[in-house]
Amino acid sequence: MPTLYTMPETCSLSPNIAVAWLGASVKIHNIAYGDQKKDDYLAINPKGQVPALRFDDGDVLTEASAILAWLGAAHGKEGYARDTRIGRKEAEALSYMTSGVHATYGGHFNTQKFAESAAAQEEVKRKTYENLADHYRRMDGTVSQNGGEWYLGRRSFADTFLYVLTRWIEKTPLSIEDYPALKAHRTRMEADEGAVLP
Ligand SMILES: N[C@@H](CCC(=O)N[C@@H](CS)C(=O)NCC(=O)O)C(=O)O
Repeated sequence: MPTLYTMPETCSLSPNIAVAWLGASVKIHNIAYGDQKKDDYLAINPKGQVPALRFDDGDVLTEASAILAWLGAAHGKEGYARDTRIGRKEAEALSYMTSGVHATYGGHFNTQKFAESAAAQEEVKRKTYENLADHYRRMDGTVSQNGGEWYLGRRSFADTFLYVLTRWIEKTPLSIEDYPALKAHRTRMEADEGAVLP
C-alpha cells in the first residue's frame, strides 16, 4: 500500500483529505515539523518537503497536484481523471492554487529567501499580502460564480486545496471576513464527512 507523508498545518492536508474522500488504500504517515529536513525523510523526498507519496516499489511522487492527479486516476470514481469539463478545470484550479497561490505564500513563510534587510523583508511582506488579497478575491469570485458551494460547482479535489488556503489566511493580516464565499466554503469543508466522492 502506498504511504502518503504529511505534516500538520501544511498543504499535505489536501491529498490527505482526497485519500479520505476516495476511501483509497493509502497509509498516512504524519511527520512532525522539522523531521522533513532529517536524513530519514530526505531519503524519501530530497526536497525536504511534504507531501510525498511512496509506492511499494520505492518510487516516490512529490508535488501536491501530481499526487492528487494520481489519486484521481488510480482511485477516482466516475467523472474524475476523464476528459470532462470538470476534470480539465480541476487540473487548472490545482495548478493555479499550487503554483500561483501557494507559491505567493513564499513571501510570508520564507520572507528571508526573498530579501535580506529588515526593510526589504517588510516590503516583500507588504507586496505578498497585496498579491494574496488579489488571489483570495479571485477565488472568492470563482466560488460565487459557480453557485457559492464548491470551487467548481461540485465537489472536487480543488476544494481540498482551497481548504488549506482558507486556513492559512489566519496566519496573515488578511481576514476571511472579506471573502464571504470562501468563509462559507471553509465552514462547509469543516462539516464535510468526507465519505465518498459525489
Ligand atoms: N510545490 C510543492 C510545495 C511543497 C511545500 O511547499 N511543502 C511545504 C508545506 S506546505 C513544506 O514541506 N515545507 C517545509 C519546508 O520547506 O521545510 C507542492 O505543491 O507539493
